[in-house]
Amino acid sequence: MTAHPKPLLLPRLRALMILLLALVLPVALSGTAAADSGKSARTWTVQVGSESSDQAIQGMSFLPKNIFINAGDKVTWEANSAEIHTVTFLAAGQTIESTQPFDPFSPLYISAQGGTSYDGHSYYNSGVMSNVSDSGFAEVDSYTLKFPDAGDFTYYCLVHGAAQKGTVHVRAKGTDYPYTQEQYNNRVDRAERAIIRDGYKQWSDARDQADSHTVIAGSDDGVAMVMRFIEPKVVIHVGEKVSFVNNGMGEPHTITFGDEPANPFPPLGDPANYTGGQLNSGLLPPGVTFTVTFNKAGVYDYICALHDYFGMAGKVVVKD
Ligand SMILES: [Cu+2]
Repeated sequence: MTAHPKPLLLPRLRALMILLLALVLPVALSGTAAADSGKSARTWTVQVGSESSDQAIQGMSFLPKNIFINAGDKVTWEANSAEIHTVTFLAAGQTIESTQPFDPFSPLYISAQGGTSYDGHSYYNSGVMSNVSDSGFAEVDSYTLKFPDAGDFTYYCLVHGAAQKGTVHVRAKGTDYPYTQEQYNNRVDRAERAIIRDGYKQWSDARDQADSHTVIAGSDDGVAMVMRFIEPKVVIHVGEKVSFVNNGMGEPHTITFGDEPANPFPPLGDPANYTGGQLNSGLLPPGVTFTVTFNKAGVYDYICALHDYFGMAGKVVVKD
């Protein structure tokens, strides 16, 4: 304690505090108001895809699937998985069915289309989105569109078609927002965990169907995809067959031995008599089986040419 108190200091301090509060309070109050009523334009975030830490399980979702924004706001889609996706608003009158299957050689599919402000009826496309840089495409990791006009706008992933869609609900400027970004994010976290659980369950079911002559070549159920060969290594004898079964309902894969062809979509080689070198199933659609007869001893590595960059690869050991 000081021996010579200055009685004037306290009132001065109080005055200063009141002045400071007077300056700070309106800022704090307007900040709170903005969080609830959306008078000023803002940018919202939607996740594109989701994955387990080992990338084996991939989600087919935009999260959140529905987002409520106001006219003048922007949405930024962020790539959140190794598996490729697109964010695509179809032109008026165009159906998602008419865009399928995904064309990996067309700029309409793999390159950005449209401007940065959504007009409500033209074709807009993000290009190929992925969170890795070796998918074989020129990946984009984020895509932003401004929404100047009110309306409900549904968009799709051109890779996964009707199974993967989302909607941007744009309401009049100044409308109260039903959810904050943080509330969306909490829901997104829960949804992601459910997707990963779904994928691991499929993986476990696939193990029950696999044996030394049956490989499950991926699985999907419209929610999650298992991007692995199950089991990745089989051991057989010369003259025996291995069947590769695409167990999914939406996602194609390939069974590709030897050097990967520049275009992995057409079949290549004779699966009835494989003795090494190039052999490709071509695009193996869901529900289809590719059977290979191995007529020479050896160790044969193979990949899914679409998903090898995040671990979809296997090995057939053929013994005498
Ligand atoms: Cu695959």
